[in-house]
Amino acid sequence: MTITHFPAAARRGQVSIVHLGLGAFHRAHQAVFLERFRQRSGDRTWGVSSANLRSNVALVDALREAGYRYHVAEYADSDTLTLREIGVIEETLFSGRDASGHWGRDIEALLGRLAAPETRIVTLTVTEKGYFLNPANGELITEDPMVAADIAHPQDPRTALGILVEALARRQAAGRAPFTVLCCDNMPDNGRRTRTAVIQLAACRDESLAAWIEHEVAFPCSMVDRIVPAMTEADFKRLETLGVSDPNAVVSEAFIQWVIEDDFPQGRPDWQSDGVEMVADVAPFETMKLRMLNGSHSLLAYLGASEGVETVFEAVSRNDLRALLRRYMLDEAAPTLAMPEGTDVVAYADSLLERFANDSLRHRLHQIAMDGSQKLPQRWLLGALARLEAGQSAPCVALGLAAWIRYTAGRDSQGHVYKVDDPLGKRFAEFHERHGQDPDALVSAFLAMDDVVPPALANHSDFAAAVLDAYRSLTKQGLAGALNALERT
Ligand code: NAI
Ligand code: CS2
Repeated sequence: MTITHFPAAARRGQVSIVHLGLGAFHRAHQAVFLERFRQRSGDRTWGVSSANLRSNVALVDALREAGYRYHVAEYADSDTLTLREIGVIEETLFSGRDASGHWGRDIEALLGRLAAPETRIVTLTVTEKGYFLNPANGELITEDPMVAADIAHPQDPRTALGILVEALARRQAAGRAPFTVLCCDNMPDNGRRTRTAVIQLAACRDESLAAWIEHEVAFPCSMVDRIVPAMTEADFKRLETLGVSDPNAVVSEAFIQWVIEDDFPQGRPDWQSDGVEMVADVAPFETMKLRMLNGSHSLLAYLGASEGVETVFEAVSRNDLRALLRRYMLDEAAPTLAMPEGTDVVAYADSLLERFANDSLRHRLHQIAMDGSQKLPQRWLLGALARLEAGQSAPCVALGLAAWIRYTAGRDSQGHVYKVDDPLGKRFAEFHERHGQDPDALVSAFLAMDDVVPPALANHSDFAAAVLDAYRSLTKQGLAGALNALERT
């Protein structure tokens, strides 16, 4: 194996970025771009304070113990590895619930960081559900208990949105300029959605604060891309054989992309010299990535996991699933995109299939299947709706929806039980309990969820019939039968 090693820059820096959501992706994406920036420019002013708000206090503490250094193992293929040591995280914090049930261990330190004059950018990867938005229309769910608690006790915030609002209130009160909020989650119009949510929450507390945020705070949209699966024991063992014994390491593919709207009134690192694309409008790139890459991932997840297929690599090694992805991407997703001239969507589809076939990544389908209610509108449903409105059909999405409905039963075709991890999981369980023996009623109940499925899509009788047919094929004839039926459409 060819291994290229990049050690971290030796000297520590100064915090001017606060990150919310210290997970795998942050460590292998935003932190990598900042490390590249620091190594190239020698500028140490863009260090990061990275916080977890809800889960994974263990990582917060482990990174602290490791002097905030860790490795990213970037596999181009099974023979080519770049090992990058990262040193741009200067501090880690935890503001969630601790083992004894208490909230907010480091909340004051986090709010202090956010309110500090040096803090100029706040990045977020708190997953789609961390914004508490109605997935279908992007409105804040004020009745969610976590949001309601932040409305009732705004100075003791627990959600990412509540923390942003309290920090901005402190900055406004101190006469300080705000920070720029840069959402790095896989949501459509992610900056604008975050902006709506923050302003709506601020308005529950103080209209003048909401107005200040509306006028003063920039929320650029960004498209982020790098496949960073959750670590497995096998990943850690493999790294150990390569001489890296690091409990905080993450594994990723070599590919990395970040397209950002260039709207940073308080300044930003010179990211573009390290490969970040700074553009005026990120929407076409974001839509292409969400519908083609993430839409394909979700198809594999629900069709594959219910058949006992474990990883993306295993799924795309099957000719039938590979063919399905090509058909979905080229016939159903690509025609819904409005890309700048010169964009080669066929080459993009091929490059995605190649990335999915990286046999050094164990990207579990159950991980991708998580939080489907939050992901499917932007990945499948808006594209399918556009097709139906243009008088076309969307049979791959219909099959995908049928597979999702089946997946949410929590039992695969061999009878193995698994956890359905979704904020709407309880509602799904009730549907299966009530309508499990009646496919027609079950599919109708899922399609009628107007906080997930746009009503115009659900009420399209041909589309609804296609979902029901696909559901029947999947449950009676299995994946092969359903794919055969799809081929005939
Ligand atoms: P992860 O499971 O390693 O980390 C999830 C992070 O979100 C943790 O910091 C967790 O504490 C936080 N979180 C979860 N629910 C939350 C809530 N309700 N409020 C506040 N924080 C919450 O996952 P990973 O891989 O870091 O992915 C996170 C997000 O990054 C994804 O949902 C996606 O939007 C984005 N992303 C991930 C990619 C990947 O390949 N892993 C690639 C592109 C984007
Ligand atoms: C995946 C994404 O977990 C999922 O739902 O589809 O995290 C995917 O790996 C990334 O968006 C790739 O950039």
